[in-house]
Amino acid sequence: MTTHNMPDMDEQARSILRGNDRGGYTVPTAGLYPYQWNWDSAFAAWGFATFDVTRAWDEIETLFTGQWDNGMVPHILFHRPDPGYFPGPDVWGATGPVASSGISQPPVAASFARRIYDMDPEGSLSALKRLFPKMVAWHQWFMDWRLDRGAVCITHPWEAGRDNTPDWDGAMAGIDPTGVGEYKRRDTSHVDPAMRPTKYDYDRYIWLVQLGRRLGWDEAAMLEQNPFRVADPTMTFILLRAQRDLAILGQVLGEDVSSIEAAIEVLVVGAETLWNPELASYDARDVRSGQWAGCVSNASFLNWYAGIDHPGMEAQYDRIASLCKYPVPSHDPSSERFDAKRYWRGPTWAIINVLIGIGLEERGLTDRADALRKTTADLIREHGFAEYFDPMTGDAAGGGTFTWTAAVWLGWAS
Ligand code: 9WN
Repeated sequence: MTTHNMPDMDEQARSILRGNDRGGYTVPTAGLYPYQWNWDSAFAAWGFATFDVTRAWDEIETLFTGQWDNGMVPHILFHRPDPGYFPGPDVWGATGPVASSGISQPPVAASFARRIYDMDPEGSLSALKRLFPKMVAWHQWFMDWRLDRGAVCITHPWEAGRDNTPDWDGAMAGIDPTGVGEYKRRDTSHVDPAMRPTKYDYDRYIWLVQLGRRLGWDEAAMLEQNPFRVADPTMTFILLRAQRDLAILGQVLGEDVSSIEAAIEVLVVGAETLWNPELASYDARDVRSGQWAGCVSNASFLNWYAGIDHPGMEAQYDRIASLCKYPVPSHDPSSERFDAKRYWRGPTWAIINVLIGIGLEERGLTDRADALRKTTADLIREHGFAEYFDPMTGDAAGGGTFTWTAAVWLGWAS
């Protein structure tokens, strides 16, 4: 095959974004994920901003059309029905302004809003003004409902965006999914089941959706009755970073940011409650049982992105990075639970790599940041715009022509 007719990587990435554009919002990939996902959309906006800032802001504004009265921004917006995904709006039974799920996702939107603003301040100002109070309300929802000793908790594995990571194994074992009933998964008809969560996991995912629905997605009731409540490094580090970025955007707009600054202090203390001294790493903490997950994951290394450090984290990073050709694996390769192709139990994800890379760079760990950017670029160049990658071989895994992988290429890796 000759290569001179192949569109270059930048053009391929732009055409993935355009191809996944459904008019005002972008699907993660056609078929497997036919709706608007929360954190995927924020990455998509960043990708669009490299060639169309107006379209970038549209993406985030569409996401916020789904915001609930209590401030929560759902993890999926079901703008148009599509039988290709399960569970759809009828299963969630949520009642927001747009048909949606009843849980949220890591709030990366304010951080990408700041990046997009920096790329084009003048072209960004009006959208930013409209979005600022909405972002404040969303962040406040986490502060009001989801803190445990200052760390941010999830109420469903899907909420962290790291669905089947071993981080939740302990909390998932505490769920008895009896009575969940029959249902038909759709994900395994789109991609190899060996790359997806198991039936054991799905029974519990659906059982938790049914519980939330029964409780009317009422946060106070869920705090009391949901057995799954885990203080999570993804949410804690990402919200901390997002609050810092939102405070800066607020200052640009001349807003009072004192409550955001107070939230930052709470989250800094909360992040330290995720330090597991025996593991010598940031870890997830099961709030119900009080047990550590005992997992070094790619989310453990989001501490620098959040602007915090801990002696031992650099050594931990070097150890994990030395165990595979294409870091950062979503689970420690030396652990017996590591599974190189199964979703969040081993594969490398470009979206987490970019957040880790930004943190390393800002912390002055420039060699590591450069190396990570290079291996991520190699992965995408050699194996395509995949959803995730085998960290040992680089093999593409999950869905293809993936929006956020294209966005990471445009915004960082290229
Ligand atoms: C459930 C869309 C989403 C990502 C998540 C990823 C995966 C969904 C699924 O796909 O989760 O939300 O059905 O597997 O784990 O991070 O936002 O790309």
